[in-house]
Amino acid sequence: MERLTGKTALVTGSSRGIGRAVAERLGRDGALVAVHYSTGAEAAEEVVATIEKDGGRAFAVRAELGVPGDVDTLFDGLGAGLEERTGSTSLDILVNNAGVMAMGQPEDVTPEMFDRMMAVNAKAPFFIVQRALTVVPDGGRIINITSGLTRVASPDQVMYGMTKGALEQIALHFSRHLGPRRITINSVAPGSTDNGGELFRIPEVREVLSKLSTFGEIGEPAAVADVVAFLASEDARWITGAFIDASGGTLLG
Ligand code: NAP
Ligand code: 2V4
Repeated sequence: MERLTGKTALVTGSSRGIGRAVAERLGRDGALVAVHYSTGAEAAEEVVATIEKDGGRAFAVRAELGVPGDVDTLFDGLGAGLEERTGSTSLDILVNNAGVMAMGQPEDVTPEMFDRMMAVNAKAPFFIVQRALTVVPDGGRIINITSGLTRVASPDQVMYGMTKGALEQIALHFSRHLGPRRITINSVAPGSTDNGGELFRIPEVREVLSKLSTFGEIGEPAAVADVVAFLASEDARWITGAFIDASGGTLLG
């Protein structure tokens, strides 16, 4: 029996990139996975099909995050999908992965850009956790995907780093709140990770980014997913409120 058999999981932003790898890994571990997406309906259905092909169970849920009513939309879809398949809305594992990234001169950041990024990367996860706590049972798992950029200086990503710094506060403070329920909550911080985007097809960019890790390679989503799968498992029951560096040694200095 796989280690997550009988468990349910929601992975936000799992139509592509790191979220996709996490959804596929949790699916292989036996969880019923809700594959959340915003614009990538076809991509999300592909992820569902991949999980099913590997013998797992999954369904897609659409919700744009960072807009009014986002959490209601997400949990309406999640609840309906879970109820249909399990007869309950119980959610064992929540992975807050969906996020937006941007690079640019600090001088060019506008209040609108700032509000939007904060809304998707920090505000939405807070209210997702708040709502999830009505359906996560004792012993549940919450994992937030942050970034090594809360630990290394990158002036072009100051706004992004601020949103991830805010996100990291969720695990710290909620870990005390949730201890009595044996729910663990942790932050996982990848370094530069090849999410399949345009940037990672440019050889010069690849050369620079690969030198950041002590292993001399750009991160792969599957390597981050393996760390998330560990935190989601029973083996990680004694880890909570932690910041887990999953950057391949990018933060060593
Ligand atoms: P990605 O490939 O750009 O995928 C982003 C995912 O988030 C997609 O599934 C997208 O859904 C969803 N999403 C984005 N904005 C959304 C919104 N407003 N509402 C709902 N869903 C939204 O991302 P990634 O590179 O895998 O990154 C995943 C997470 O890891 C992010 O939190 C990112 O900050 C973090 N991270 C990434 C790196 C990196 O180098 N890639 C490094 C450290 C940390 P649709 O496509 O369906 O719209
Ligand atoms: O440089 C990163 C980095 C990056 C990028 O590679 C560009 C991308 C994919 O557009 C957005 C991005 C998000 C990140 O969270 C990081 C990151 O965490 C990182 C980078 C370089 C050095 C250390 C890091 O932790």
